[in-house]
Amino acid sequence: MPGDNAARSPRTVALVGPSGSGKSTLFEALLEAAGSPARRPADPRNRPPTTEARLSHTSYLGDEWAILDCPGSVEFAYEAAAALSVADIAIVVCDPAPSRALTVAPVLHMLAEQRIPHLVLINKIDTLEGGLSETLAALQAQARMPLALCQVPMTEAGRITGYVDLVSDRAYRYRSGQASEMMAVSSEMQKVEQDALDKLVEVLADHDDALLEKVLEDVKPTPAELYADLRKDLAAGDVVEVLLGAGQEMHGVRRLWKKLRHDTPFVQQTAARLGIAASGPVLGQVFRTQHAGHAGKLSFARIWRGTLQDGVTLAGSRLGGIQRFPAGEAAKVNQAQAGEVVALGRLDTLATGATLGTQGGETLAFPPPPSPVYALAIATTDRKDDVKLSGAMQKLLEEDPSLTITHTEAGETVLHGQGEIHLNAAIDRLGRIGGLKVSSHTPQVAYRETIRHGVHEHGRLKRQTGGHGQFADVKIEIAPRPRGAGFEFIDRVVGGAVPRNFIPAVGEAAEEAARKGPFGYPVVDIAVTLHDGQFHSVDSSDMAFRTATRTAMQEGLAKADPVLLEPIERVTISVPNDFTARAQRLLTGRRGQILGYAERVGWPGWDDVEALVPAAELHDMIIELRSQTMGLGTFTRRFDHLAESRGEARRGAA
Ligand SMILES: Nc1nc2c(ncn2[C@@H]2O[C@H](COP(=O)(O)OP(=O)(O)OP(=O)(O)O)[C@@H](O)[C@H]2O)c(=O)[nH]1
Ligand SMILES: [Mg+2]
Repeated sequence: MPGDNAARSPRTVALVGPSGSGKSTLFEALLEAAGSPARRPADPRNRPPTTEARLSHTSYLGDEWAILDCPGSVEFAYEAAAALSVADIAIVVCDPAPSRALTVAPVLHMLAEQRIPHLVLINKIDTLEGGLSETLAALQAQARMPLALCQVPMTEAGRITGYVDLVSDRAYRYRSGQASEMMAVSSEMQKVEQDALDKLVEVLADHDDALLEKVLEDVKPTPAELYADLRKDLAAGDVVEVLLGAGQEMHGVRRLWKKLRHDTPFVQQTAARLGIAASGPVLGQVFRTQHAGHAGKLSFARIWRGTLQDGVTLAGSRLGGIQRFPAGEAAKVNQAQAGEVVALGRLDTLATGATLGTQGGETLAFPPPPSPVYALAIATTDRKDDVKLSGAMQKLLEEDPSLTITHTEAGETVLHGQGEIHLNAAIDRLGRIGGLKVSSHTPQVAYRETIRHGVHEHGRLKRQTGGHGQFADVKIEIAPRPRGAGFEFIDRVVGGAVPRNFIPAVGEAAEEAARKGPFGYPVVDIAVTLHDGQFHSVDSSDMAFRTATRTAMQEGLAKADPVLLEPIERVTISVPNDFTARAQRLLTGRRGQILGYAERVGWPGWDDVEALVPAAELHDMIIELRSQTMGLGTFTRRFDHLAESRGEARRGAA
């Protein structure tokens, strides 16, 4: 039973929600209210966006807590997903403006999908204009689960002055920077309160037959019954409770703490939700990795079961130090018990997502990284640093699995990720890890070329250098093949015009010459037929036949009506349906051919728009898409086919 002393294990709460909704401010407010204030930025009103999940430990009324302040930016959404995978509860912090409700959709969707217990905090309540009903309706439109408002705001002369807590039937007046003051519910608030309470009971009764019976019989449920219901629904993810607050003013922060204390599942319940057996050897999971300079590698992990002792061997690495972060500052400990979130030192063989166990055998699931939407080619400014760069890249990928690296045929190293800010932060970090200067540029598009007409070409090498000369003569035909058919070499030589032993050299040289056509790109879908030639019994060699073939290819390709082929990708853009028309316009503006659109599966109110778009147009598409869709639009892409380019792409080929 969670009430047992032994079972009151440390719990973890993650603060999530759209960027700028006040999570970091609330994080600090929660710590302050718990009596362990963390360091604050010099100017809290001008705080930079969070880009890495921030961890702090604290205790509140005798219970131990780890709080994770997650980034709100879509570009760092994977950090939040990773933190959520180890949380007992999530607080979705959102803005009171109804127009911002759409931005809460992705996180609400993920929480509902993964059945992570969560509640919504309508934050910055000090900025609320008018009533709350519009905000609630707008939020409900984005939520798959019913929302249950548990507090109603009190206003005086159009300003929010406090709230009425529905279940406890108490009113509180906000006092800036302090605990709210309890007061009687005024007579004019009583009607508002009763209506809101009826609505709350109605929502709860949908998931509780006993409660429904009482409602039908007009029996008033007791506060204890309602609390029990809210707690059950939270754990099951059936109903999402909505609270009010303003982190910056300390409004509603203590009320939130009490809610967390009473209703947050303990590690045993969370482990059960994740399918982890209750008994067995120590088990944990790494959800974040950090390479902290001289401190070495830190693996942030949640302990799901048992007690982890410093110095044990995990996956072949000897654990070198356990740290907690009371009030945000690192402190060494010797062990970590079930429920704790700690940073583990020197686990060189373990990456983000890894299951921690002394015996192995169990593997815990971890969120898959999102597909990349933006890429930059990177290079060291000093070639000598290339070895260091690859070492640093390995560490970077370990820290952030939402980054990937590819090497292109053009010799570029390309970093793929979630957007401009994400990649620039990664490139910065790369420089810091490796102590080197890294530059970046737009990656090249993988253009191809082909020919539209067949040609006959004659290549001849005749050179007399001193005594012994060089001689080779080839007659080839270069002909187009169907798209996707590739390169083919055909030998049609009769009567030994070119002796057998030289023919492979001709084939190889033809294929080699096709790697760089008249526009500078690989030539695809051609057939090269060798049908005649001449040789000299002394002066001919493989080398001579190669040279003659190369000459014939270069001259022949240029005459064969060459054409640039550009890669066309199949793109699916996902947007709230308010933005569907805009997404279509954006695609056609980028030479896209719209294939159609349909409702996004499992995402009520969202559409998927499908189109064929030239790869050259995709490099910065995410930037425009986000700027036109409140940051919500995303897309996936995959290579579809090569198409003859009509001028526009030729600029890129110059
Ligand atoms: N009026 C008001 N402003 C607030 C409140 N809480 C935060 N803010 C302001 O909102 C802005 C963003 O606050 P943050 O705490 O950085 O928001 P965040 O959710 O952590 O942002 P990201 O890390 O970028 O996702 C800051 O300018 C804060 O001063 C509040 O309760 N009331
Ligand atoms: Mg923040």
